[in-house]
Amino acid sequence: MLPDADAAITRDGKALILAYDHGIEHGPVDFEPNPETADPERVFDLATHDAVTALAVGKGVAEAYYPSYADDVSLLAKLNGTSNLWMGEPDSAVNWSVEYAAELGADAIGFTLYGGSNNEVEMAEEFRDAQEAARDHDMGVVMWSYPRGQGLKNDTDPGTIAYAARLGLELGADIAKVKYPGSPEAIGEAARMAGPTKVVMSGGSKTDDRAFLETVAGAIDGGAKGLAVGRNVFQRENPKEILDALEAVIFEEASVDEALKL
Ligand code: FBP
Repeated sequence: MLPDADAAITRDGKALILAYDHGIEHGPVDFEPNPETADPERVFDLATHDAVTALAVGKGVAEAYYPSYADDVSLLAKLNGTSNLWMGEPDSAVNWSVEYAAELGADAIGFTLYGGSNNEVEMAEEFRDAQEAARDHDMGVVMWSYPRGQGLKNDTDPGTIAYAARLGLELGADIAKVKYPGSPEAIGEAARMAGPTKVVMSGGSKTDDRAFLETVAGAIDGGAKGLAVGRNVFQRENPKEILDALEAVIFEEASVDEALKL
């Protein structure tokens, strides 16, 4: 990692990344709870909220919508992604180049690494190329560090998540996005393993407001530097409300009770 390489996608050293690559990774089913979110413009509008430090999208969505939002949204170019229709060992196709992402105005790149997959070696080599090209363009690097594959029994085990976070540091990510390992202590250990690489918690499937905010607040207390979230924001009936609350908890040291009153 490079100090300050992620400055364009953080606020006071912390990140709230709005992830919207679900149309690739999960497909239309993720838009069903809030059907209007199938329209990327709705989510770009959400990304203009002060709480959001970057919006992660795939190439086609960035091409079509980012030019209208370039002044108000920091673009995190999610370079690789594979549909849920893929039934093989975990892998992710590199769908756009760092050069093209830079041309579109991206501030950072995002890249999934499935450590433990039979495709880990190839994915790590692809990450190397993307990470070094990102440095040439002064772009931050975010790794979706998701160990999974035939040999892995539990992808949220604290030891596995600490290893995932460490891979972020070892391979040169500025931010490592990891699944929540179940406790503030466990994500704290992951953050310790990642050293200067910031660890952010992945949002996961939608839960209720209090449960979600308490998990996020605990993760921040434990040592996480923020959140990268999709469904827990855009699947809500009122996504702006949860962004207000997340802003208070992540950037303003508010308690969950205070945040819920906003
Ligand atoms: P959520 O907050 O909705 O979990 O999104 C985070 C994310 O990493 C997305 O960027 C991605 O589309 C999705 O989760 C992938 O989830 P999984 O690989 O576990 O199905």
